[in-house]
Amino acid sequence: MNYENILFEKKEGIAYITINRPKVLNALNAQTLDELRRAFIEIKKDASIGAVIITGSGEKAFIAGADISELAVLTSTDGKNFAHNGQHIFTMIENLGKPVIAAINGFALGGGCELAMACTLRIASENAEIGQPEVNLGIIPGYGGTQRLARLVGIGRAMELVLTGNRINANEAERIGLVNKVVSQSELVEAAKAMAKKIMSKGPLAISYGIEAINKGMQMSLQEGLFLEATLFGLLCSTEDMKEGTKAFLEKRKASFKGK
Ligand code: CO8
Repeated sequence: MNYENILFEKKEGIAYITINRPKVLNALNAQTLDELRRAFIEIKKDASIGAVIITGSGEKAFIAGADISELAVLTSTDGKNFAHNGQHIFTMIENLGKPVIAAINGFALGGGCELAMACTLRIASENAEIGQPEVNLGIIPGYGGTQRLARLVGIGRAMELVLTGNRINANEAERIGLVNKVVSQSELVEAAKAMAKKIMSKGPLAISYGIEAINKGMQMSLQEGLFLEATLFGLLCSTEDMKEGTKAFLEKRKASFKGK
């Protein structure tokens, strides 16, 4: 498939997506979002891909937000449609059924922070600056920021970030749980790859159901979430991977999972 604004390659079972518009700090325009949508549909269907790493081109930015030149001319109906479209793509990333790791290599602002939050895990380089600066433009986040930020870091911190538009550095983002880990920029992709490989060495169905239980459970009451967990747990008990995983432990050997 042809892409102009993203780079897409597959190595050792990992799909690497790089947003490639460095002249505008990898800002997300409509075409880039559409390319992301197509790439993630391709990844979902490709059983040989076990994880995804998404990053930005260059050393300055992961994604500096939605492309403000496109935003500036939106009508109210266009704005609603744009927001819905982006939300739909980010929700597809969130529910891909495979881990998606954001390797945040610099500015992750507005839509960039929102995309990172839709990923399963986030690793930031030391130079990363993260925030939701939309209020500076007279708008609010529209790609899920008001919702995912509050769920990830709590309502108080989400209010502060969304209402002040402040950017926080990588260490502060780690402290409040917005990113999982901070590493140097030169180590970033390797750290994301190591995390992806570790997850890929586990039972793929367990990984997929674990993501589903946590993501769906966050939208439910505790009792409903516990019911979902028990149901998915029960389903996993019927898999070959569960038989293999428990047998391998008892036989003191490494399990060989097949995703069945
Ligand atoms: N959109 C378009 N162009 C951008 C963007 C952007 N988000 N960010 C940077 N650029 C461009 C600049 O205009 C500049 O272009 P040029 O060289 O032609 O002047 C180039 O990238 C380099 O940027 P700077 O010269 O500004 O670089 P600095 O290092 O001085 O500053 C910053 C870097 C701090 C990141 C600064 O560029 C900045 O503040 N950018 C805007 C950040 C922002 O406000 N992001 C949020 C956008 S709104 C959003 O994401 C809403 C998402 C939901 C939308 C839902 C419906 C559509």
